Amino acid sequence: MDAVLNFLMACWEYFATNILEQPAFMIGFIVLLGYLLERKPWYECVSGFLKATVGYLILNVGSAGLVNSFRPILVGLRDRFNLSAMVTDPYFGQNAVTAGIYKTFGRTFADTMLLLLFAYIFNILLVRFQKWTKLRSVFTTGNVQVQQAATAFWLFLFCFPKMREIPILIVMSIILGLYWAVGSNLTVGITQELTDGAGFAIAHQQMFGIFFFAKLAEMWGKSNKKKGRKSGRRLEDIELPGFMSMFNDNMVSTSILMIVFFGIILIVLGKPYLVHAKFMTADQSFLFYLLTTSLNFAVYLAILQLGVRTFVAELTESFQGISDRWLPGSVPGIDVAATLGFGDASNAATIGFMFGALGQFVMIILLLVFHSPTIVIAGFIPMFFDNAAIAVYANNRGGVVAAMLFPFLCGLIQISGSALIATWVGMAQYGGYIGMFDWATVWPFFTVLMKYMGYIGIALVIIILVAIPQLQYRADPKGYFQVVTDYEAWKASHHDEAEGAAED
Ligand code: ASC
Repeated sequence: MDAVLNFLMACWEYFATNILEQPAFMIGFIVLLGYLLERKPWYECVSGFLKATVGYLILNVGSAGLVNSFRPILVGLRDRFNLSAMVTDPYFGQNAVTAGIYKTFGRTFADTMLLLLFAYIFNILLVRFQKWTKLRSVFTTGNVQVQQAATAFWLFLFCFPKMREIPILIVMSIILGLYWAVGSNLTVGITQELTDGAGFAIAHQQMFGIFFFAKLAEMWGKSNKKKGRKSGRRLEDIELPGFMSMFNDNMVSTSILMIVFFGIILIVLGKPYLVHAKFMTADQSFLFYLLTTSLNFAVYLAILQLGVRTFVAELTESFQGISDRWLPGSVPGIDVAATLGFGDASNAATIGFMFGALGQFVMIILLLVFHSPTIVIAGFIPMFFDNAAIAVYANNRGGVVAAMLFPFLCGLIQISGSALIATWVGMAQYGGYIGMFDWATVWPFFTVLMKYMGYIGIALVIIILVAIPQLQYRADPKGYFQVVTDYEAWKASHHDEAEGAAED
């Protein structure tokens, strides 16, 4: 018996580390499987696998390029001013769990892998039994699932330090699996509209945030339209006159905005620090270092978009094979970075990033002013990916002002929510917290319910999560599955919505 279990565990670990945690291969194999199920000739299956995997790897190059170039700069602020501060960043959060979980709860990081397995299976089952659950999306972004499993593990242990291993594992798997399914399901309709039926949903760390702000933007857009205001226009509909017309070009506007943004941060850090911390050498020109760094932002964004364009078409076509046979009416949930490759998204993304940063900095200053026990250093990943994506959806549904305002609000919330929860549950002292929107809002809310209400809290969290897709379904029983299974027909019958509230 033990031998069988060990063998199964070894298989799972192989799958988890080589495929699940490498979404490029996960997506590649999904495409391969889809094409096989559609009985395509073998050479088309192979091409599909390669294009999807290569496309996703290109997306990774873009997103890792952004993260690796800009994370150290922001973290530099901590060293430069000698702050003992917690960094809001999923990888810093993961490290904090690894560093503290044994000392705090007597558990090891490896335990979180089991949670990942059960929650993942539960997510698939929830979609399989869609007739009752009304859930339409399966998580495929394993890299963020690891971070979430680790953080959730900590939060649950904090709420139920005395619960035995098996019961707590069951509770955690149900709630985390539900969060994955319900969260990504929330993004199905709005993502179909954004991408004109590309056939995917978001499986990341701000799914509730995206839905919430997209709906707010929609209301905002509708009310602007009624009043005939121009502030409801989308970025892509605005033609700037005179010299401002240079901002009409994505690459130019991104570059200029980033020169200003990183220019300020790099000047604050100062050349002596940058040399000391080995960002640049003493004989290098500060001006050209600043230019190269800032322009690299536009470079990585362009790479990221190329990656999205490469794999999305394959994924759309092949997932049909899987949904026809096994998971009808469902879509894959993928990395939020994929939304940045659509239409005129990069201007919206850049603006969202800047306003999100502004919100984060304002809240950090407030923490300093009010002598918060936990000071936060803004991490790049929450600052960029959450706010860029929220701006892309907000621009699509509510126009340009929504794309500025909502990321700003999001920035305020990300920092205050993270500081509160990480201080309370004791993660702050290990230097990091995941920091993404849902983990600064939805999960702290769950944690409060469970900590203070015990089993009733668990029941409430489950009831809330189960109810959300039911309410979504009730709001539009006819269109709910059609938006996935036949987007064109859905669009024809929901013309107003598909056009977006932002249209003039
Ligand atoms: C995350 C995380 C990353 C990035 C990436 C964005 O939350 O862990 O590596 O965002 O998924 O493309």
